[in-house]
Amino acid sequence: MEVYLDNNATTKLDSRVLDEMMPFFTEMYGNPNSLHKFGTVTHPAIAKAIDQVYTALNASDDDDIIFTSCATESNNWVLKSVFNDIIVGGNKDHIITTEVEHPSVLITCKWLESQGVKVTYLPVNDQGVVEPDTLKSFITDKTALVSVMWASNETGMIFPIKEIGEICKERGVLFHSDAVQAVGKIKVDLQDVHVDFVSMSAHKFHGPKGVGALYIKNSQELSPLLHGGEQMGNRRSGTLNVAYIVGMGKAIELATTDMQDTIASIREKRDRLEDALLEVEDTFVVGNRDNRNANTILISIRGVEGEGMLWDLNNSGIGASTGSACASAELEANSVMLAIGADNELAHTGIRLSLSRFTTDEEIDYTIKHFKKAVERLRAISSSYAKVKPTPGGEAQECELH
Ligand code: 7TS
Repeated sequence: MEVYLDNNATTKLDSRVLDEMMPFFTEMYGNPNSLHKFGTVTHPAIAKAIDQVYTALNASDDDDIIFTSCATESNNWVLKSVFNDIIVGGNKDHIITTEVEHPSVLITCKWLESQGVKVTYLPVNDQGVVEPDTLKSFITDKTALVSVMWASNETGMIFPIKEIGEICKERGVLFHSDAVQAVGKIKVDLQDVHVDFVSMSAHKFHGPKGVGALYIKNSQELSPLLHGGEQMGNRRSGTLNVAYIVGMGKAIELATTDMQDTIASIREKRDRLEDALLEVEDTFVVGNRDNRNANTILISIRGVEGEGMLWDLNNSGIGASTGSACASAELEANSVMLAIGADNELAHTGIRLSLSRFTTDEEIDYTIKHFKKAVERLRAISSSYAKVKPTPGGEAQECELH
């Protein structure tokens, strides 16, 4: 059996999305900027995709939604353009983000620091979320931007974006949120929440890889990251990737229609899996379920290195993650777990399991069985895990093996 439980890294393309995309590879392949009919025939499809994204996010007509190549681009765009537009030559020099952002925010902030920007990385509480009061104390009149993710890719924890948005509005500071792990998983209502810029990526909700978007409130100014042919109203140059844009539109529509039922079904499977895994002693799941994406479990298994666990799961046909796939080639402790306050040993034992609407009950049963087997095997050979061993003829006693 093969079980894919790494849906926070990417998801399978929904076949209904592929069906919508196909004609734009081979039949309607014209450049939308061309004036002949080969180009113009694509316009209604692009307009439909834009509508689908606006509807899914309840964006207003005054807002802009600009297609990009991915959320990494959207995040880079906001951070670098706020730097260029507001910080360079201005009297502000400060950006606030969190310790637990995706590398596309964190590494960009590190680069901005090398350009002289002061960056505050907000700590998170033991649930892995930023508390709005913490933010309040760091905003100064030098702060140009606050960038806080909507939900964590590692823990699935949902951040208090509405409260943070209110604080930013009150203090007159621009607010960006990386909503990659929120769109299609929880309600993202851009008229209910005050946020200036929102990043998203289609492949996290069963759309194609290589297409994302940036939402810009009230179509406000933000200088382009990519200059060139002036596509997308001169906000993002580059020939429109029509098939992928069409795919993103269809995928977001599918992900947000009847979302509550879909999410409830994912939650049921996730909870059953989580309950079963927590039966294994010395295991911990990060973050309470009520405030966590319904598809995500970040579980620590005392005495079991995450990489060893991945290996065993992979050998059983189960795809999981020790954290962000972008960084998982490095044998490092899970930085989000460290930020939450886990000790170094525990932070090496995190395994992320992330479900999707395609995850089945049979797959959950199979995963429970093989997860438990793997823990047993790996703990038996672990040099650090305290095992209870019976002494010959005597009572069981705890012996620490270091
Ligand atoms: N922001 C968040 C919160 C993400 O989870 C990811 C991808 C990105 C940005 C980047 O998206 P991209 O489409 O530009 O690549 N997150 C992960 C992950 O958790 N494991 O692999 C990729």
